[in-house]
Amino acid sequence: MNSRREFFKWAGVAGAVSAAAVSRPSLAALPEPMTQSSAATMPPLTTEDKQTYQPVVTLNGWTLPWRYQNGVKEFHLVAEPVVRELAPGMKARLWGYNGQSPGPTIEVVEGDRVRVFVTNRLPEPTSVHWHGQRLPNGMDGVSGLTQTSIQPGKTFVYEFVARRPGTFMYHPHADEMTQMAMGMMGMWITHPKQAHPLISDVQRDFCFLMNAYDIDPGSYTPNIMTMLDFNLWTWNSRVFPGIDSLNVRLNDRVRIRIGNLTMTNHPIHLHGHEFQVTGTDGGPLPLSARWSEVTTDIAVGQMRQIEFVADEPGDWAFHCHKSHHTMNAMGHKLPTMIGVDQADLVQKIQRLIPDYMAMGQNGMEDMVDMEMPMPDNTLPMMTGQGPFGGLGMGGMFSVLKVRADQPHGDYRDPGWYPHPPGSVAHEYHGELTSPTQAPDSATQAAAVEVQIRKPGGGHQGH
Ligand SMILES: [Cu+2]
Repeated sequence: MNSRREFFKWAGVAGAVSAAAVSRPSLAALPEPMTQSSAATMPPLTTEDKQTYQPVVTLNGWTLPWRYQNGVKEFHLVAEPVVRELAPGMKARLWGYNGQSPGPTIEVVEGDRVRVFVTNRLPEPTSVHWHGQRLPNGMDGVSGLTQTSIQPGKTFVYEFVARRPGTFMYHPHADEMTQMAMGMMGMWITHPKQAHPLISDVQRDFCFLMNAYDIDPGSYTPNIMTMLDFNLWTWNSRVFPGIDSLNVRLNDRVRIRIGNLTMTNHPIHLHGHEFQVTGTDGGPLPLSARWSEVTTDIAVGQMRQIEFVADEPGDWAFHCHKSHHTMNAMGHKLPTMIGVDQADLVQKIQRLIPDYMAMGQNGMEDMVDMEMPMPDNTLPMMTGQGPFGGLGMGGMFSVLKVRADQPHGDYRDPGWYPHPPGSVAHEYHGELTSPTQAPDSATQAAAVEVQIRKPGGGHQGH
């Protein structure tokens, strides 16, 4: 393993961490903890040495730099309270690691010996469980079972060899209900050491975790007692339109690694392309176990790795298919008002409450453009502007942007897709004809009945 000092850089955009900031503390006993407060997607973390792998890009997140210490890759995670912008207009007080929830992605190579220092700056004990890893039992991070928990102010050391390549997660195994409801989690990627028959080379490799919060409108801290009725369905603690788009070059092979640490399953759906699930927490799938899908369900505590060739240019929706999960904070206890004439009612109520507006008479699409007075620190339920108007989406929704002119390795947002002339659905302006009535079932049954023949007999009309 390379023993010389490593330097890091984030290529492609401003805001890169200076190499000196990383290398300076290399003589100290502990790697200096690095923090990141921006919710922007950071470009891949690359090293000056020839990298044998395509580094991942964490959606609205970043990869934690490490240092080499006598052939061991050393990381320093700091569990601490953080403020996370869920989308412009709403911030949440969460718990996370190194300035963010989720914490930074840890990215290593199969066979690496990894040492992770974990400092607890939370007001209660914690631990870190390395979900999916092969490791010595005592490094598994289960408070009370495999270790004493990390008390506030203390630092623990975990050390093991990243034995198998794949997509993993980390999260506390101490007061999980509170700590995961508060956003404590992160991803771990182990790249294969050499060419692997079941792991493809890709040009883009994205990852994110799905999480969920219950934050009352106007407040900042999640309700940790909520078991199922969350009101913010997030990817890496972001909701649309705060989730960055996944920007790729036409014909790139794209891998997206998704983990689910919410309390329900999420059928993840991609438009315009078919993908294959190429791996789970258990590792790469045999070729014989793969088939094409446009939606794959990801259960609680699972990882799924999907892959496809991005060969259709455009702005393709990419989202959870549970329609309530592509919305932001809302009251679920509203009655269905579709078809109810509220005209009279509105006048009467407005005598008492001048600002009252009727809602839902023709469905909930009104919500897209409705400018209701809202409490501070609350997002509209359905929002986001596209090139053709309001999208009416929130929550677990993003866009895969496929462009022929996206430079290799460039993750910047190319803007909206310039559709070729004549390729957009549009209003029909020709002549309208009345629909022809299809025969109803009674007519069809009669038509069939008069044709019944019985053996030896003639027509048997009824
Ligand atoms: Cu969902």
